[in-house]
Amino acid sequence: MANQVSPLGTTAAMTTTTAKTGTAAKATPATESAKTGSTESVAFRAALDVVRAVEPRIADAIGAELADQRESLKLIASENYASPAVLLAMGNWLSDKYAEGTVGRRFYAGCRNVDTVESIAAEHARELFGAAHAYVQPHSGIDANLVAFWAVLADRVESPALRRAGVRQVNELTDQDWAVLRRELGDQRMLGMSLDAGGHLTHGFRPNISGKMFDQRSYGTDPETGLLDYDEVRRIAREFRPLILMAGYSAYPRRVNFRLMREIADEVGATLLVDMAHFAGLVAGKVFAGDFDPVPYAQIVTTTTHKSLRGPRGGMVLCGPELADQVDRGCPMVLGGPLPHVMAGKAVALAEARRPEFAAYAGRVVENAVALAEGLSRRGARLVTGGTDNHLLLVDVSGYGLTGRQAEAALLDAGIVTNRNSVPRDPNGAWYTSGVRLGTPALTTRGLGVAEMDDVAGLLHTVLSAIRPGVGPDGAPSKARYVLDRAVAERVAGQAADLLADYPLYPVVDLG
Ligand code: DSN
Repeated sequence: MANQVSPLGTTAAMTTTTAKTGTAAKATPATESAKTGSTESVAFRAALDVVRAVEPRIADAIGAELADQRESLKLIASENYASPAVLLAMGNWLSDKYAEGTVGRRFYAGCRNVDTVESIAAEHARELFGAAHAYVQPHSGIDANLVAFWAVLADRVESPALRRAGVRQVNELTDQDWAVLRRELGDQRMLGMSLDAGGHLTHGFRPNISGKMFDQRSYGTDPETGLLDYDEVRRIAREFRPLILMAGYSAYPRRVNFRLMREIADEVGATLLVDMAHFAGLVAGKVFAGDFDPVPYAQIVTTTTHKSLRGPRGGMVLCGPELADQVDRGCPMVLGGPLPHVMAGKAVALAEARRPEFAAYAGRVVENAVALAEGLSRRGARLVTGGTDNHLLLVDVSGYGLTGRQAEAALLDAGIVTNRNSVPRDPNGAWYTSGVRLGTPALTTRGLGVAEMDDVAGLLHTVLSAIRPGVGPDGAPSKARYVLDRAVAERVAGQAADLLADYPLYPVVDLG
């Protein structure tokens, strides 16, 4: 893969192949000097100079963030690095425009350029995922889910009520009919994956708005294998009869069979809503195909655009023609004015994801996750489900005698950025947890490969084995405090830095 196009810069000749992994290697001295005059360096430096002239502390913080990201071994499963093209598409005057409504149907004049941007982003999304309709306005994953919830509620609860009353709009309902409809809207059910099995807070959990909107029940995973048990999902669905069957996860390290989930949804009259925020990049890259691609099976699919999809921070909804009109009401139903500059970033990222290089990237993300899982298992780590077949893995750190909180904090001391996460039936709850979630999308973007994942597994195991649980001020065992020998932390941080030095982040960007 010599001269591959780096997603982190457009200088195609910046990278060379290493014999060890076949992945991108450190820039040569010749390219080091070239990067100071690269288009990206000039663009970002000029932008920072403009910001610095107004508020230097912000320019400094932006520069410091790049330095921090360059130095960290980022294993947060939901983070990635967007390309310079995506980043630059967001920093401009598109931000100045109000554009409530949708393409060609705005509540403001002068939206022709926003229409262009939104149309192109939606076109790329439709083509990439094979969806009939794409709505690219949601500002985040929560927003995308809210748009989807209200589209289903409008389609399945509100529209029939309007038809029954013989009116076209809610404003035409009598006060009495409106009161009945409001109660009906608030009396619907959702079935989703439990939080500790890997589901997401927005899938109907009480602390979140979704749990206040819906009567929610959860399906978990098999206590022995940690795997999703479709028969059990079917049993609960038959009993609970939800309006929405929610599939998707943020911490389940396996694929989900969406054909089976749709069968279950159809059997109980539910709408299948898949939140693919975590694995959208794997769907885009056709690593998740057939029964594991949600788009052909779910009536509605939501995602973020910044995780494995490697775009700007934001959300998106895909659906068939039946729900398209309701989805397009997302703004102003639950969304504030669209962010045209972010939709521009989405359009660029989606265009990148349609290239063959992205499919190769998505494949490497999973290969790397499997290699990381194998490296950890071989060293004795306990993994939920025993491994992974997606981009993430969940280490049960109780095997090291730790809480997730202790492990997360101590790993950070050693330059490794992760996040703690509950494991199924977690005795330590959602704050302290017993797990640490690891993901490979970011390090794969950086160019690390299968061989380096074994090095990363070694660093993780070294730190996790060296941490000792601490005690509180009263001498009682603490779930947060820990002891990690400074020499171990420094040694591992040094090794992590050495590893990353071979894989420069944004190699074409030199801020001087
Ligand atoms: N999507 C979540 C994550 O997985 O990190 C954040 O809400």
